[in-house]
Amino acid sequence: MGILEEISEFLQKGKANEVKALVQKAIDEGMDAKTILEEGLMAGMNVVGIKFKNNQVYVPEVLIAARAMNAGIALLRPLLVKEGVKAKGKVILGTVKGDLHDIGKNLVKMMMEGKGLEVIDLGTDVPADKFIAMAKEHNANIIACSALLTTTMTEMKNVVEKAKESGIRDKVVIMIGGAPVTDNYCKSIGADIYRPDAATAAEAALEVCGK
Ligand code: B1M
Repeated sequence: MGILEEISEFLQKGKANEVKALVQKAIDEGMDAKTILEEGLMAGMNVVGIKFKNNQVYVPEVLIAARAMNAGIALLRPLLVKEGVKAKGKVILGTVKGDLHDIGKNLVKMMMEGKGLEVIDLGTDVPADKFIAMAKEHNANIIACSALLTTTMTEMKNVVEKAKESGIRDKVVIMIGGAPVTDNYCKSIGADIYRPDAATAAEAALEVCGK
């Protein structure tokens, strides 16, 4: 079994210490951080997701796997985030109201920071009003919303509406993403950009801030 497969296997079992040790070993062997993330950690979390869906594992197992994933990500973080010299733009980022999933959001944050953007992370369960207030306060270029539940993605529409109401709609780009979100949904609520993954979200954000 290769090291990436081992990382995936231990992540699925929720073995944070083993995941940490293997991620460190992979780094020491010179393996690319992005490969470790995508083909080790994320591959393992995908399997957990399928099992969760099929009721083969339950919330506690998923939480333990998520903890193992975060342990691995913590080691990769400095490698994925280049040392930001001067921020190229400001992003207000959060997981929308009612939604506690933050692994994808944290990846988006890392990737954006890796592009030299300043990311103000509002955490999870963030109401539309808070996104708007913070965007105003920080004069942000982008509001970036993540949602993992079909029941919470509707809060993204509120973000668009509140941005209009508060008069900042033409000053801020609204970017959305997360597993249930699609480009069609993005268009239907009048948001500006949908991206399917953290890497392309960061690229799009950089492009916005470069303009
Ligand atoms: Co949750 N959960 N969960 N869960 N959970 C899902 C999302 C689900 C698909 C599982 C399933 O049924 N197959 C399902 C949603 C169904 C739906 O609505 N369609 C689900 C459910 C139902 C629930 C609960 C309701 C379960 C319950 O209690 N009955 C509950 C809700 C709690 C709440 O939020 N209020 C719940 C709870 C949890 C845990 C707490 C146990 C845990 C979260 C831990 C945490 O985040 N700290 C958890 C987890 C881990 C998952 C799965 C297994 C994995 C999610 C994840 O982290 N993936 C997930 C199944 C799955 O997706 N395979 C599932 C890895 C992560 C890297 O991917 O977040 O998609 P993701 O991010 C991607 C892209 O989406 C994108 O970039 C990332 C990759 O590069 N992206 C963006 C994300 N945000 C972006 C923003 C952008 C651009 C791209 O621009 C701004």
